[in-house]
Amino acid sequence: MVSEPIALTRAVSPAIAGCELTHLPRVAIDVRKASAQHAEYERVLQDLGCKVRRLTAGSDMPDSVFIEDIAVVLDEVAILTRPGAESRRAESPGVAEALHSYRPLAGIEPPATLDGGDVLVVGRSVYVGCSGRTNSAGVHQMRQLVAPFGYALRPVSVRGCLHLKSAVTAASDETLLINPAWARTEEFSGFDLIDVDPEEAHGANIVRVMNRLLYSAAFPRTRERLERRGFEVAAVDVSEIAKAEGAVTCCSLIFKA
Ligand code: CIR
Repeated sequence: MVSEPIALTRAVSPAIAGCELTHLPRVAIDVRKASAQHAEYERVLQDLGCKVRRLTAGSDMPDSVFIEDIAVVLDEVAILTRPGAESRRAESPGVAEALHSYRPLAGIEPPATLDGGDVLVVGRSVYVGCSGRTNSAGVHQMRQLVAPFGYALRPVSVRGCLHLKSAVTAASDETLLINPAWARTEEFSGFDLIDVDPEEAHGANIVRVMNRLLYSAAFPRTRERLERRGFEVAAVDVSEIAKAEGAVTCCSLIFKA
């Protein structure tokens, strides 16, 4: 029997109001509401078959809830990133400690920077977004780290958004959900592509747990496109967390136990 995947999450920091923001204006964030939405997100992950393990967070890590940026977990190795925003580097030790029991650890070293939100793994391809957070040394180091395990690294340019996975994520091994204004569709030839609805620019981010999907309730039109293509989608309200410029994949690291 295959054991349930682990979803590693991290609590919303009491200091989330001081989060990093790049493309969004700063607006008030209700910490209690953000925490309640996060708990519901975790409940849905459990419903989809994950074993959820939540790490605690301190007031020295405003962006703690966006744990995806801190590591890339493959079947063979967990790669600790070196986040492009210096304020986020305090998040790494706790994540390293948690991952240590599941995988051998490797790490991105200075002067490289790389955010997990820029890494999209589909099959044996590792797409890495060249963004404001991930530099060319980060792409190079990632390539060196994954090549021994037989992964091909494909750098991808992103524009107008924070991370590669703001622009494109996988709904299945064959199908990608994409905002063509933020990532070039030509870079993903061979896949079936579903474009976001033009009025839902932030809708290209979806969490996949085996063949089931978790998606933000803020994008009903794009959700309809997914459902028309046969995907089963569980929607969660993450409106408060979105004010900190995070989406659904950012809030977990999901991997085989
Ligand atoms: C940041 O700017 O680092 C956070 N406020 C949001 C990070 C979102 N993470 C992601 O898209 N993977």
